[in-house]
Amino acid sequence: MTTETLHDLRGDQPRFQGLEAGHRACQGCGQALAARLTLEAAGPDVVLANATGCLEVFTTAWPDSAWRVPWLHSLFANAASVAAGMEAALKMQGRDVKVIALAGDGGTFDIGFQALSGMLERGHNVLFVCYDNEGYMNTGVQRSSSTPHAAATTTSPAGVARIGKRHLKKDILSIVAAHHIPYAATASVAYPTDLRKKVRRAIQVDGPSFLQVHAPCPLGWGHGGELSIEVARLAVQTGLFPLIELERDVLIGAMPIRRVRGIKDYLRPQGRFRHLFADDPRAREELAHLQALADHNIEVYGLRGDRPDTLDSEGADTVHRGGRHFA
Ligand SMILES: Cc1ncc(C[n+]2csc(CCOP(=O)(O)OP(=O)(O)O)c2C)c(N)n1
Ligand code: SF4
Ligand SMILES: [Mg+2]
Repeated sequence: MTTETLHDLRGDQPRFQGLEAGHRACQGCGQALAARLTLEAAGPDVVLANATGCLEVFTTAWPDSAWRVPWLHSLFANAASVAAGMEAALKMQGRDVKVIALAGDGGTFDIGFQALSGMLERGHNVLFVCYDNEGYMNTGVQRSSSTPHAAATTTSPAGVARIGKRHLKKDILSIVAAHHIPYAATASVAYPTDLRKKVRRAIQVDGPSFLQVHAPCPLGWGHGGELSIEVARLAVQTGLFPLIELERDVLIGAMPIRRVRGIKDYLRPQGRFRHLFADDPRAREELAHLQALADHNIEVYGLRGDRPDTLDSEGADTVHRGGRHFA
C-alpha cells in the first residue's frame, strides 16, 4: 500500500465525535453544530455539565443520549457551580480531565450569571461555553438579555407600542473578561476552524476560560435552516458579532473583516427583524441605531481588514464531516 493511499484512508477515518448524529435538534440548528465542533476540538478526555435548554433537551431524550463523553444535566441556573464541583472532585482524585460547562445564553447571561461569576472568581479549571442563540428558544422564543436590540420575540413583540426588544444585547464578554480570567473569546459556527482553535486554546488554560459561540436558531430567528451558516457569517461580516480574544481582559486578537457588509444584509433574511423593513420612521431609526452599533464594534476592535484574511471569505473555511473535507 502506498503512502498516498494510507494518507487517503486516514483522511476518511471519522475524527473524534463527542456529539453523535441522530439527536433531535431542528434542521440547521447552530447550537448542534457548535457543540459538535466544540467536542471535536476538545477530544475525549472531558466531562460535561449541561444547563437546561435546547442542547440538553435535544441530545438526551430518554432513554437515548447523543453524547459519547460523560455528561451531567444541571439546572437551568447552575451549570457553572456543577462544573466547579466536578472539577474540585476530579482534582482530589488526581485525575487530569478537563471539565466543560455548556449553557445557552439564558443559562449564561441571565439565570446562570451568578453561578458563572462565582466559578470565574474562584478560579476553577473549567471551560464555560455559551451557545448564544439570543433567546430562550427551548421554551418558545422568549427574549433574553442577549437578544439584540429591536429583535422580535414572543415577549418583545413588534407592534404599535414598541418595535421589538427595547434594550441592548448585554456585553457578556466584557463582563466575563472583567474577572481577569486567563482566556475569553467569541466564536461563530460560520468559522469552524477558528472555533476549534479557540476551544483548543481554552482547554489548555489552567484556570477558567470562556467562549461565547454565536449559534443561529432557525426557529427563533425566522430563517430557513439552510441559511444558518450564511446568517452567522453575516453577523461577523457586518461587525454586529465581532470575533475577538482576550487574555486577562486584554485584547489579543480580532478577526479582520475583508469586506464589511451593511447590517441590512444580516437582518433581511431573518423574520425577527422583518418589521424593520416596513415603511415606518421608527424602523428607519432602529436600522440606523443598529448600524451605529456595528460601526462602533468595527472601530473599537479595529476590525476593518486591509488584506485578505483566509477565514473571512465565503467558503474559504471548511466544515469537516466524518473525516472527509467538504470545501
Ligand atoms: C428556574 C427555571 N426557570 C425556568 C425554566 C424553564 N426553562 C428551561 S430552558 C429555558 C430557556 C433556555 O434558554 P437558553 O439558556 O438561552 O437555552 P436555549 O434553549 O435557547 O438553547 C427556560 C426558561 C427552568 N428550567 N428553570
Ligand atoms: S429551537 Fe433553535 S436552538 Fe432549539 S433545537 Fe431548534 S434550532 Fe436549535
Ligand atoms: Mg438561548
